[in-house]
Amino acid sequence: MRFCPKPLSGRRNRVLTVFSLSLLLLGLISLPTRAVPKSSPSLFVGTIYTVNTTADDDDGSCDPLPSGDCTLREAINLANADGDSSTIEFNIPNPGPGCDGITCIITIDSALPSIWSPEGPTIDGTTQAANQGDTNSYGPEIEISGETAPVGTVCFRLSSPTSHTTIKGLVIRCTGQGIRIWGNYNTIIGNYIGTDATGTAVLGSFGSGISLDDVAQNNTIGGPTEADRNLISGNHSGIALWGSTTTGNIIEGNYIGTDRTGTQPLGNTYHGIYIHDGAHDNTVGPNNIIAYNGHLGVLVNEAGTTGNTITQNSIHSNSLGGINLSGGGNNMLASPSLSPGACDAVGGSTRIAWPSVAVEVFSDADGQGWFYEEGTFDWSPDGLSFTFYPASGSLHGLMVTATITDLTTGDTSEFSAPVPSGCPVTFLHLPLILKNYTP
Ligand SMILES: [Ca+2]
Ligand SMILES: [Ca+2]
Repeated sequence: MRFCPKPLSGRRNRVLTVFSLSLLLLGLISLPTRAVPKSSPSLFVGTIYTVNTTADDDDGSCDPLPSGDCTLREAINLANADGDSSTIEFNIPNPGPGCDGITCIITIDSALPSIWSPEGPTIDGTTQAANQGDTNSYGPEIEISGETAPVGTVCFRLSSPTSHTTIKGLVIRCTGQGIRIWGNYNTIIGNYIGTDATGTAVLGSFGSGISLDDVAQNNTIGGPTEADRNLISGNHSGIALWGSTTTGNIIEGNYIGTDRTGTQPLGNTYHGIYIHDGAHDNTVGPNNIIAYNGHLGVLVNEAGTTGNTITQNSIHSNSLGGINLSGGGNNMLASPSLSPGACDAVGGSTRIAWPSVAVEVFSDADGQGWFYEEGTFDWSPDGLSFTFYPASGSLHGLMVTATITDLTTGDTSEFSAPVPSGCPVTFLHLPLILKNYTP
């Protein structure tokens, strides 16, 4: 999440101004000739570099066509060096070299330059559609392909501790990680990572779609709007978080393991989200669809990998289960127990007393959490038993599961053992409209 210093309030500004003028009139201070400090980098409009070719060379200069050119590699190098918050836009003639009238493919021969600028650039693939038209109605217009680079090549590397880099609106396919982050305050939105430009076929990457390596803090993957959603499918794991200093990252509103519609299988071969090796206090949710992955939906593994909250997602149809805690992950928080439901209510118990615990109830065909049920809870006086009433009046699936989150630690449990909902009809026979999603 990008941190923006809060501007001074208007009242405080006026007070300061009056105070400063008074001092000036009294001759008690002399203002320096350049009195405006660089209080916030975001107040300054950085350079805009406009990529205008699919070529991947670096002549050190970004120039307009036709006398020169501006490659993505050049733009990143210049943005690293210019010291301000730049923007990298795209305006590549389409059709043209590397562009088939639908998308433009920037084929990279090696990893793009590591982005280390203290105030990183915004790399905005959606500007291609603004400049050349929305030529790919199924997804982004700019594809970054490392498919012919050496096996294991990473597309983007974000390494600045203060970067505020944004990567937006690109198709990203490399045989290594799509995006590898060991920096802070970066935002990854609106990309297809691991798929083709239609979001229906995959490359088959050996790396994670996004890897949040040790020291990755306060990065945001996705967001609350459709435009923020990343499609992360066909990678090894969709997103991997690891290392004891990887914390405060938010993963929200993404499709992980599906096609672009969120309904068809396009799984990552390993886990949807793999949190391990001490990564702690990260948040998965709300509104991710994590489905059809080859192993688990979410694995939280190894000692110290705690405080990872998993909330209000649709997690289903993953081959080996929805959420798994192992090796001390999330303190191995015990799942709640549910009693068979009556369609309009389901009861259960936890080992942590309310109000120090949050329970989430899900409907599914089996033991994961396809459909997040909204509703209300009645708690027993000791806070250890509850009855849940779905807001819609009836549960949506044949089976019901639940998770708990320990509000003291942030740990979320696995899904509980499923119980029958008591409902005669399952949503799986009906068109499924998930909260915030229209398939
Ligand atoms: Ca150039
Ligand atoms: Ca488009």
